[in-house]
Amino acid sequence: MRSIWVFATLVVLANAGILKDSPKVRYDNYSVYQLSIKNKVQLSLINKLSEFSEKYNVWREYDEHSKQVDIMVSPADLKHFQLVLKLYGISSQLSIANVQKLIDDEQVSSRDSGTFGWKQYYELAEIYEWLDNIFSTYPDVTEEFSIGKSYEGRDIRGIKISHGSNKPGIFIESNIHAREWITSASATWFINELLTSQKEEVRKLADSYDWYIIPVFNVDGFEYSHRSNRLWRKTRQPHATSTCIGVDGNRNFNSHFMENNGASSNPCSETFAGEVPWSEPETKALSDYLTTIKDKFSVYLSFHSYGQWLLSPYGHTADEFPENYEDLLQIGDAFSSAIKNLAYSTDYVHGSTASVLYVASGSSVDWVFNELDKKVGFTIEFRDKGKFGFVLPPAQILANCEELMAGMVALIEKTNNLGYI
Ligand code: 0X9
Ligand code: ZN
Ligand code: ZN
Repeated sequence: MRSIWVFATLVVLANAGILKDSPKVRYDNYSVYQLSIKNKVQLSLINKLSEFSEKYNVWREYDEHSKQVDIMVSPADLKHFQLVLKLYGISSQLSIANVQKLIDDEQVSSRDSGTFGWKQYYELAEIYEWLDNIFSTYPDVTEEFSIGKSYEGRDIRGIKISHGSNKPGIFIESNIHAREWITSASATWFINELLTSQKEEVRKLADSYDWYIIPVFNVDGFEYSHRSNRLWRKTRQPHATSTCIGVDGNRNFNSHFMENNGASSNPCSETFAGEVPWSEPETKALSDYLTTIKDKFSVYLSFHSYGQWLLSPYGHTADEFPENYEDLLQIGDAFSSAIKNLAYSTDYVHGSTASVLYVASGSSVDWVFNELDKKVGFTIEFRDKGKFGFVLPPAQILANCEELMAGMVALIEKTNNLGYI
């Protein structure tokens, strides 16, 4: 009798997909090419190809600065791809020969010795467990918050670090794009530094400001990128009229939504904006939360990878610039120079999103800038420039973090000097 119930339960669970061990998507011999785009015809062709993101997955969209596109191609489509490139006279360079090899190396090339650290990447549960530890180790200066739940019901958790009440606030949102693992690794490192570093410039950051940090914003997508598909970008909510899943969270905010081709209306595109603004519970939760604390923060930062950019508004148009653009450029200058001056000599390019990168409408930074009227907002695109792309080797986490801290110290100092905080 009992075993029948066990069996029946198992059938139900299996059908609900709970016990189905969905195998991981593999990228054996998938390659990434860096294309040099010379004209509009070439660009529109590449944009057409990329609408079918299952076949041709764009790792980095075209930008006016480098005039390059990074695109991943399956081995089955390679012949066709090369033919099309030839036909359109697009020159290309192979940057990654076998994506699966990078993904495999990522798991073994560098490891922490048993305790949470920054020599490897961690899953959501591990990051949350580490966070819990942080709260119990530093109860006096930390405060836990949750902005709400994801589509799949996970908590979207954050930490507030504060050494005294009502200091000017700095808000950091990280990992809105699931596959950009370096962002949450850097966010947890940054949290740890604020709490433990003895360096004078870091103490000053920690002591003078209230920090609000969400290390993993797109929790469902992040989990999915660990368990099923390393290169997942979007949220995980299904769509009524398509088998494709998810929305680009960074196109789903209600500011110039879907304007100027800065997002896609195709549910299968990696930059699908969603049917309407706030269609995703995650972006809705964040906007509600930010609205409730809007008097408590004055700087908003969004962590992304890759490309080494510091991007300010506007994202929705390259024809207009914010009133305080000169200030934003000065802050960007300070950030980039500080990073350039480190031993790695890493280059960061700064400027408005739409003028130096591409038009991206409905992003979180632009919404906070335009609707909450917070005039210092940046997207930081971390390492690298395409050699490893999203699969940045864990051995580079700490170097990236070092650059982040140097850039951050300079960014905050300049922002402060200009009178914003
Ligand atoms: O396209 C994006 O959402 C970001 N780049 S990424 O390669 N990480 O996807 C850039 C976001 C630009 N920010 C603003 N529009 N403010
Ligand atoms: Zn508009
Ligand atoms: Zn991103």
